[in-house]
Amino acid sequence: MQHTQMLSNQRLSDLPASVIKPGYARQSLKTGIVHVGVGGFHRAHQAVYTDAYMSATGDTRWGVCGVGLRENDRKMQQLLAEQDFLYTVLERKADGSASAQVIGCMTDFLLGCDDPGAVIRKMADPDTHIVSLTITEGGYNFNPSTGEFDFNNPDVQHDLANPDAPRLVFGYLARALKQRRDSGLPPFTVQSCDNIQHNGDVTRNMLLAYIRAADPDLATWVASEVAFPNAMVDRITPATTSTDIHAVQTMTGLTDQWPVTCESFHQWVIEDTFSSDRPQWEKCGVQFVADVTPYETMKIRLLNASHTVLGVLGSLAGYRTIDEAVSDPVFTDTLRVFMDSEVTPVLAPVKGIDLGVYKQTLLQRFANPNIKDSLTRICSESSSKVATFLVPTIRENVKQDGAFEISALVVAAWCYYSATHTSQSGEALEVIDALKDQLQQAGRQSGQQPLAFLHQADIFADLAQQPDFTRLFETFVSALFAGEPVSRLMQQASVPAGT
Ligand code: CS2
Repeated sequence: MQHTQMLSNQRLSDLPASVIKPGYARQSLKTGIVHVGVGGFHRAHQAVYTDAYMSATGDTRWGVCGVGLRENDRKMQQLLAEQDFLYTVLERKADGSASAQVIGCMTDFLLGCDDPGAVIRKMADPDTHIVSLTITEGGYNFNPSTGEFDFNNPDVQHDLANPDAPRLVFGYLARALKQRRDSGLPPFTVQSCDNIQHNGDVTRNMLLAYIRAADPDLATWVASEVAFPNAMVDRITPATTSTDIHAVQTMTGLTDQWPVTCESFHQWVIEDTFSSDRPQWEKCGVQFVADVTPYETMKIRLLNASHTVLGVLGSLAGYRTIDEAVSDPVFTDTLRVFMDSEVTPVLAPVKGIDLGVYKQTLLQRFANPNIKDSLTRICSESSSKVATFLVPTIRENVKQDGAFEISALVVAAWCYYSATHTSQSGEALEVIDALKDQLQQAGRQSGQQPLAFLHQADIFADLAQQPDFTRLFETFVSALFAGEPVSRLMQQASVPAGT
């Protein structure tokens, strides 16, 4: 790589005019938001909205202090610190063009594992109004079968014994909220930005469960004073590759060690319940609503479930990325029938959204050849994705005598994928899942007794007891293990209802 200067405050003025820069003076930033979990998604979503808001209004109270809690966040912290916490968002459009924007709203990045007290002080600072989170589903520490806070986690036991040096986010939030209450400050809002249904309610339930055990006296204040807005978040953000790093260098003339790539589309729908002040994100495209439920159900059951459909079937067929899979007409047809005949009939209408247009846009987003969204990322943690994105749709269809052919094929294909860790032509697949071993064992048993896979009730609830579903599932599992090509089964399953 040719030697170029590193992105930094000093170099901002060297950026070409084609690169969008912060429209505010970074020296005037205050830190109004502390964000835990500075991955690509936060940097391409909440941070971009916040940067746009501050650029448009000059209200610079909303700088973001990034926080990583664990040792494996150190690398990101170091990379960003070396470039004054600036980074580039590379927006890759479907027509092949791309634009670069330098985001300036990050003011600092603290590592909890180095100095937990510094993180707690930052959260308790009077300038902080929001503590936001992208900690992935696993970070919420609930037991997937019961939905209850998992007190058996050794880190929870550690945090209860060491409240000033916690390991998990709940310990930090509890300590910082206590400090605020004791010094007469209003609480911050706890804002989840994870792709989880009712993400605010989940955060509230988990935090209150922890605080009731850690500090019962604080629990009443938190329950009555702290807001946890629910939100639907959306922007496809594949993992950053060295190609992205090179592209950013060419476009900006500077080296960014950790840019983030994303599509142009973005959406954020938030319930307007905040503990105190918040950025007026509505000025830069955020939608505030009274109830986010229909938006999140639509997104999870159409976008995320379709990703799972493409990810699992595509992996068996030997595809590597989402755009590759949808370039195959068999996949596009299957996806259309899945969305139209299996998901839409059991989806409540969403005010202000034309579902036909929404689905068409999804197909275009998936087809973007510049977003190389890997099927490995899409299939990672499928055990929680299938349970929340797909199983509810199947169960409703079973109840209402609706269609579920493609869903059954996807579950059968996932069984094959879990058992073999290979595509149908034998190429190895990287399987990333907390339940990888359980899935593999159940998948292997299904080679002889197909229903074994469905007996994982933590994922499939009562589907193993639904004969209409199990019949189809068994047929597909047997066909796949007998070597029938997945694309032929997709064509069989994709005959739209009524034809
Ligand atoms: C994907 C999501 O891996 C997955 O589950 O469907 O990461 C998806 O890209 C985002 O939810 C888009 O907003």
